[in-house]
Amino acid sequence: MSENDLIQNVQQTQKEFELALDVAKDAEAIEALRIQYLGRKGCVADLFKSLSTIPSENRKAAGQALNQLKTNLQTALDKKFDNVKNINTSVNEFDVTMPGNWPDFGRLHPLTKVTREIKQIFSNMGFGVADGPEVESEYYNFEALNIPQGHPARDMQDTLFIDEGFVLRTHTSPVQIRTMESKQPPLRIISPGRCYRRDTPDASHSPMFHQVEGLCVDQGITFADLKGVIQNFAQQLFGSDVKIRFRPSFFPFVEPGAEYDFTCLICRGQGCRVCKGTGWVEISGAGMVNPKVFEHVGYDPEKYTGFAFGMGIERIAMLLYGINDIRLFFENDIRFLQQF
Ligand code: 2U9
Repeated sequence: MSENDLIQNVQQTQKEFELALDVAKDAEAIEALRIQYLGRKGCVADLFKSLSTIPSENRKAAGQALNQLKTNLQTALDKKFDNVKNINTSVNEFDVTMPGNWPDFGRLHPLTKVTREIKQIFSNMGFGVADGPEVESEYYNFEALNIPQGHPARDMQDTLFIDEGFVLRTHTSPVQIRTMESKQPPLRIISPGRCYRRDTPDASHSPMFHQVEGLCVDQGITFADLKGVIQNFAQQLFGSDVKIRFRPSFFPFVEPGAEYDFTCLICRGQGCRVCKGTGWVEISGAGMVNPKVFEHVGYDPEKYTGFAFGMGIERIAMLLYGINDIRLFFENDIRFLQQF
């Protein structure tokens, strides 16, 4: 055999080995290849035997090629064996000290959380929870609350009318009427629930929103009782430093009526951008139940007095959590909901 023949055999052996190594998928196949090519009776041993047939003065290049082939094959076998071993290790061994993958837990909607907190605070003050229909008659949603025909609150632009004489309730006040029709004083209830207004959605309005109204009726109930209940609610939910104030306002179903504010929950009354520098944020309305409402339910206004208040639950949640767009509550974006 000539030196060039031997060098060509070396190159051919390298190519055949590389093809065979590519299809070797496990340690056994790799070991079989090592024996076939590098074993005592393997291909490389045969090539070294051929080297002895070449005159010694012509063996240098062929000898170098043979030694390089042996090194290449051994390196390739070692690398392939390591790769296969790591794959096997990762498949067969299980590191029990690795932390587990936490399952995605469900969570309460922020409005549910806030509603439950509000219920708890008023329950601690002796208020029960009353419920009622969302599709209401005009009588329970308007007349019984001293909102007569022709009142602006009954205009089409504010109310969603269903059928003749029925609406989607614009507040939960009808629940208070229904409760008074079925129960004599003393009465202390809150009525949380969905309400509907004919509003175009924007950052502070939603056609469907949640409200909680409160009602307390007994002998000798005064405006001071209302102030005490609202003050305690404010401090339980927003902190003991929060103060409240009332400003005269008109609602057909209360007399005197007022709007109530809390000290700003961001600057705690110092004045900031959120409260427009006033130190106060408006919450909602309240007042002493109008005697005409008592007449509708058969309560004696000479014997009983009562206070009532309302609040939007989204409004409370937005103040509590620093949310600036009411639409976030209803878009079911997991990036928003998972923060609560
Ligand atoms: C009865 C008698 C009186 C409940 C009241 C308000 C003032 C009030 C707002 C809350 C958020 C409307 O949806 S809102 O914008 N409500 O400002 N609510 S007094 O007065 C009642 C309720 C029931 C029998």
